[in-house]
Amino acid sequence: RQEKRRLDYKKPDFTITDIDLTFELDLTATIVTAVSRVKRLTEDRKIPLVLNGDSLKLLDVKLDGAECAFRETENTLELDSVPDEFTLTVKTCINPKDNSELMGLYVSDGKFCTQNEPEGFRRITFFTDHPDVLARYTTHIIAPDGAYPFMLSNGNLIKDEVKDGKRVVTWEDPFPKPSYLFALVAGDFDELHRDFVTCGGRHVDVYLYVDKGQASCGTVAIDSILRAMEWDEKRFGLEYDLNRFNVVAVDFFNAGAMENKSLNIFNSKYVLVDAESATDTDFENVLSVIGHEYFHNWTGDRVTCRDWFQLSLKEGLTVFRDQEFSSDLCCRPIERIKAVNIIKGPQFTEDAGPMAHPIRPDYVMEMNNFYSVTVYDKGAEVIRMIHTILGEELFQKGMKLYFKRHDGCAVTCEDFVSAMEDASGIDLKQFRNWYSQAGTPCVSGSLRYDAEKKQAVYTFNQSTPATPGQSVKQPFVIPLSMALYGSDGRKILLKRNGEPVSEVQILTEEHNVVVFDDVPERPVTALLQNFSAPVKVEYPYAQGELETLLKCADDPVTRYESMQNIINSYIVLNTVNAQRRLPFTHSELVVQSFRYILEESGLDNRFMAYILRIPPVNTLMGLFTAIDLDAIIASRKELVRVLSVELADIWEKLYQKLLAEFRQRLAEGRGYECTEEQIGSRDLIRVALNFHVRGLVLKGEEAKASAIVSGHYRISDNMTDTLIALNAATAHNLESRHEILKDFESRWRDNALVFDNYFRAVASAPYPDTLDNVRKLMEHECFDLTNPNRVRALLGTFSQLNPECFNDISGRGYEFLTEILIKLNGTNPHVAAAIMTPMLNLNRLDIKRKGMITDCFNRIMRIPGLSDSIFEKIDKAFK
Ligand code: DPP
Ligand code: ZN
Repeated sequence: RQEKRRLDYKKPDFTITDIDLTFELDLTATIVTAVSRVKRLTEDRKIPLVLNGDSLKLLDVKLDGAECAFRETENTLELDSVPDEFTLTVKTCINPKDNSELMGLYVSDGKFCTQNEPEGFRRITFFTDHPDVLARYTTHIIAPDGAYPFMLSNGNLIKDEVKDGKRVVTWEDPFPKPSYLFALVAGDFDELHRDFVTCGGRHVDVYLYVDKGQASCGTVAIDSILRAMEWDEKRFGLEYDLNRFNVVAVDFFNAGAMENKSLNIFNSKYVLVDAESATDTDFENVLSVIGHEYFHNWTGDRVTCRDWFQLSLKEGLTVFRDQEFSSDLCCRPIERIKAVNIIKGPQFTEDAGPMAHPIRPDYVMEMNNFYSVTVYDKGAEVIRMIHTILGEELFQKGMKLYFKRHDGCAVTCEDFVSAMEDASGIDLKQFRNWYSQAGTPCVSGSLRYDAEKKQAVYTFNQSTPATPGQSVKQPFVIPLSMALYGSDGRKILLKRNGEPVSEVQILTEEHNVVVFDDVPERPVTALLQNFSAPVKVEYPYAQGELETLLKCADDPVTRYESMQNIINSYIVLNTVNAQRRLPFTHSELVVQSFRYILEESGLDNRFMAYILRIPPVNTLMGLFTAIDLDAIIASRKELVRVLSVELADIWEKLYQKLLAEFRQRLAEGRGYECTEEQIGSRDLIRVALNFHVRGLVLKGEEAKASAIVSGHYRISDNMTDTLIALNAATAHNLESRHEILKDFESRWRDNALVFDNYFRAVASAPYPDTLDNVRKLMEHECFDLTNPNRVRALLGTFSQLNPECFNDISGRGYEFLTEILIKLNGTNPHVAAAIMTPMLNLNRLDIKRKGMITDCFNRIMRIPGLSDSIFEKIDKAFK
């Protein structure tokens, strides 16, 4: 097995300028005829043409219509001494029905569809399957007339005719594209249609295809497409470039969605929503994923990646764009906090483990392993920092230059940064370290206040821990957004040498000194406002300073982070206490701060719910180098206990108040709406209900708690409230869980996407019988190990969102996941590799758990036919 190296990139020896593809569809034996116009790009005529292939049955090869010599190896088709330019015809046979890996052409519930990113096209035909080969595609889809009412591919519909009982549909995509953006869909669907007229007057037919009978669940998605089109014109000046845009929803899909040119294919989870069956989060996800894939049309399709090491070129940028889209349309601070939680949770965890990689990785064995929170979400943070340093105007100028230079090309992250640099005149040389270095930088700051000179002198030291393969790090450019507050909570204008200065201070050195003048008193410092860089910050807050920021900061993220800081300091303190078998320290400041937020802050419901969030165990692990899991769990439980008990009256009153408002809405006949206001009420009622219920259980009033939760379940008119009740019932192990689960099951067993919530609720409950329940549910008629959504809902939830049970000291959780990984290795290794992440922490866990995971890994490493996806992760964990 071998890793590929970024620096080994070579320009292609051949390109394919045009390809004419014919698919004679058959579930188990589809014949694919690919007629490619091939051009030699090198001087050296001895270099053979090498085409990639994977799981193909080769039927025929012709060069300019004649027989020719060729060599077929396990993963290539090679032709020696070919002319400089010629037509190559390759005929292959594939079996879409048995394609359980869901890469290439496969069958989802009787419908044909494709997933070709990153290397799926080689499972369709032999091809130069690299993103730097851009061809114009013509696609003919042939099937018995009537078999598949909709037969779609990229570009424009050219012909649709019936000959000898066979229907032939021809599509032509005028834009050259890499093979990973090729798509084909054939099946029967409900069709939704909208008209859109672009800013330049282009008429676009927008189509959405969903399972028969699901049309009413598609309106939010199709309307989101129009919102995305409009937003991209307004904010980025980017207009859609074809007369047709299609989105298709399928049930079997490895990822969230795919941006194939003009034919986006979606996991139905991110399309199908309606008031009855979808949660607030589902609604918000549809908007953001629809936006994300649509925005790829420019950042990904029109300008694509030269090689897969450059993935963040399109993903980091497009995540940034979809975050801005949701922020402009919904609530900016909430969107920002959601992004911060991903970075401080899974991304920091990835940085601290064996799979740590820069947003532009240097070594890759299985590319599917690098569709990671680092490439996507940290990648978006890196783009956001460029935006912060340049400002919106210069950033947009940079985008314009980027498209002017690279439209129609396959380029690198370096090309993007250069465009930003050249357009803005701002030097980003050192900034490029964000692309080349892995790991989470830590900025530790201190303040010296000079009362005589009225100066605040800050010292900031940055350091980044070693990551695999990178022991020494160069300093990063860190835009540190700061604000100074007086003891009265008023903001102090930042000045230096008599002039006002920006809040964003750019740190470039290992040791930095930042001075502000005219500071009338020792200030309270807000650091990293709006989470202006993906770093950890250490700062010795004096007593009362975090409370001042919590109460007075004008930046919502600073307020949120202050609360998180207050919580984290008690978690750390009590984790250490637990380790030393000392009594817990009372979390006085958290209780006081919660009381303030609940009773005095006047914050809106939604923000209040977020700020009262206690970080999950997975995120808390990031506070420690060595993880004492039992101590962290105990410490977090203690905090929840104290808050539930000491604020019991407040939680009860709050729950009653919100419940009364809920009843009022129902009484007035006002239905479910996905508005900020309604979402806020539900977010907060979830928090209140859970603390209230926990308090009752701790007081021994379990029956009362159980009844309250049942009551909530019964009055619910929407999926969010239904799940608030269902999850509370399982999370607190209430008697009512049996009845609620049973009711939910009878109501939703026919809707797999909704039923996933049942799997999640059971799999996340932190009780000793959970693993047995999960095992039982694998036999449930709704479960299907071949469907990635089911696997993630039941097994992914158990491994990733239930650290307590998964890491049970008996080792049962590890054994269980090992069995699953071995099974999935043979069918869908990419989905397997994605749910094994929690095991990669092994080196930071205690010696017993580490030993058990090591044994499991050794067992997996010995299985025959182990996939690269799983091998790469375990191999790195062992190094
Ligand atoms: N390129 C896809 C996306 O991120 C992933 N399959 O949208
Ligand atoms: Zn993407």
